[in-house]
Amino acid sequence: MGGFLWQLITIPFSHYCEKARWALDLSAQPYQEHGYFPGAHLAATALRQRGKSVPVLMTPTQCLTDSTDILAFVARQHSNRGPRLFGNDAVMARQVTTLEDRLDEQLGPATRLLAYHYLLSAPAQHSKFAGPGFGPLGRVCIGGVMRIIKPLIEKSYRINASRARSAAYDIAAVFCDMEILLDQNKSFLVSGQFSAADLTLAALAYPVLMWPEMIYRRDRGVMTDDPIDYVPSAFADIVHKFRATAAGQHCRRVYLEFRRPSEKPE
Ligand SMILES: N[C@@H](CCC(=O)N[C@@H](CS)C(=O)NCC(=O)O)C(=O)O
Repeated sequence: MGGFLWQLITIPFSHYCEKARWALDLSAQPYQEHGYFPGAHLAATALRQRGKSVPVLMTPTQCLTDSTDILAFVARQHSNRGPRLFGNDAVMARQVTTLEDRLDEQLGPATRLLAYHYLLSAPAQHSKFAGPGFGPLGRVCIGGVMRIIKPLIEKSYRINASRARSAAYDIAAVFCDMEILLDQNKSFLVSGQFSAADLTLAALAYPVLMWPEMIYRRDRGVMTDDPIDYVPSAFADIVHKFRATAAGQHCRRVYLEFRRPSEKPE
């Protein structure tokens, strides 16, 4: 049991998976990531009765199938390593969890829908920043895979132009609310210190911000070019607008200051 390495099952470019991976990296907990193409991830989750969605974290004692549960578990296991994701007391912990839940429910689905709406029609461009999360074979195949599963993704997330427009409004509304909190709380969302709320905001906003530092690369490097140069121009305009907001700038800042990649066993 002592030798069991924690296993994280992901779709590498998923923003909920990035949220879990970021918390694990901050904790310096050794783990191994198993990244699947969308659809193929079901072989690792549904077939093992672990639900449908990723991330899934398997430890010697727990199998966790939700990013929020993963953050809480990692914070409990490593309370004295890295930033205190849920703060120092019960009041702050409650504020952080309330915000985390809101971002999970309102921001994550909206950023995914908006990004997919524009990027599914451009699989070659999509593979430029989805590809680096995979190994060499995955990088070669991801464009073709996305082309094939596009109708399934569109159906399962009910992606269309009118829902994409609503998603953009929803994201803007969440960003506005977060900016009020950033003003009130000394540049962080809760109590003037980095917490799971800031981490969740930045990870779940990444599909519509795409700062180079946010693109997950399996080799843990940072993209030297700007992903915005690869996306369809209508989406690039949207990304530019979100990047220019105070919330967008905050997300970049927390990536630069708090997104420390860990040594990862292959
Ligand atoms: N509430 C879940 C949401 C996770 C989620 O929506 N994951 C997506 C990837 S972004 C997924 O696995 N989609 C594929 C599916 O549901 O089959 C969490 O926070 O972990």
